[in-house]
Amino acid sequence: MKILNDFLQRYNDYLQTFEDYLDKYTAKLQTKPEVLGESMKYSLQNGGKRIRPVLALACADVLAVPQEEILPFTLALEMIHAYSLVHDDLPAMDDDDFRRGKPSNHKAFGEANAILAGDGLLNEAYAVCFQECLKGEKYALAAKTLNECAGVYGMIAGQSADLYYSKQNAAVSEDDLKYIHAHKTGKLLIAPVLIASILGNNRQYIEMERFGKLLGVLFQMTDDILDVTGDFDKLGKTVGKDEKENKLTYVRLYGLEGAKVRADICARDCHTVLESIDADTEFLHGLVDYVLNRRH
Ligand code: GRG
Repeated sequence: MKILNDFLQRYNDYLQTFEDYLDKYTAKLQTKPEVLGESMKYSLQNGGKRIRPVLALACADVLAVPQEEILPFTLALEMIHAYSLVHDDLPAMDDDDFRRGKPSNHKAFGEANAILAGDGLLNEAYAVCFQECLKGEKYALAAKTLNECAGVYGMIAGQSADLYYSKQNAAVSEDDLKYIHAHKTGKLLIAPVLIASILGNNRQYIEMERFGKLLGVLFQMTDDILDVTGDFDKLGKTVGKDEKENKLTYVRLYGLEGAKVRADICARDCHTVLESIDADTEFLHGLVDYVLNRRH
């Protein structure tokens, strides 16, 4: 129990550090017309778990990177994550009326404004990154990594493949599933880990990369499981959509029990990689269990 409480306390500390930094950014975000900034803030401030910023801050601690160096990147990451959800919820994509228990951006502001809110968040993310690039090569490399993870060889490719395969009735392979999820979900979860390692002068890069990849797979497995076993009140979004839309998921491929077994194995692999890292990874071990057992 004490271990769990210590973990939750640290999670909340990281979360608060991020929220304080975000507040400073949103306080300065004034647009003309106002609706642009308001719709961006709507999706940025009503946060979810904030797992990407928390992961980045935790990895920075493991690698002795000062918080002020990683914080701008946590903001850029969360802005990219927020934009991807705004666009994913649009009728032309996943068509979801709810996000985090509230009307999705296009339900609150209309479709055209939601598209622009997403565009705005993405552009602002790179504005933050460009500012960091001015500090020197290491920071530019961190920004470049974020761009690669989020872009057409990263998350966008995963989303595109997801759309493509959802429309096919042909049998889909395990490799297709892995490709979609390694990109759509995995890339934005590996990015915080890689950025922390780059800012830490590539310390433990190989191990951290392996950990980030596995955590991304685990996250997607639990996401697929929750779409079957979760409920709207906890998830804050529509459940059961994957099956309805014929989505390629771990549950579709292996069945619910098979997906759960694979998630357990993946979590064990995450722990094994963390044990090979020569630093204090206790919080990251807790984060693996948090992702495995999450209810939202
Ligand atoms: C539109 C280019 C573009 C990409 C969209 C993120 C994404 C790609 C689609 C969302 C669909 C989805 C459910 C993906 C599975 C994993 C995922 C990213 C879940 C949402 O992330 P959480 O659980 O959300 O971290 P919170 O609300 O906690 O921030």
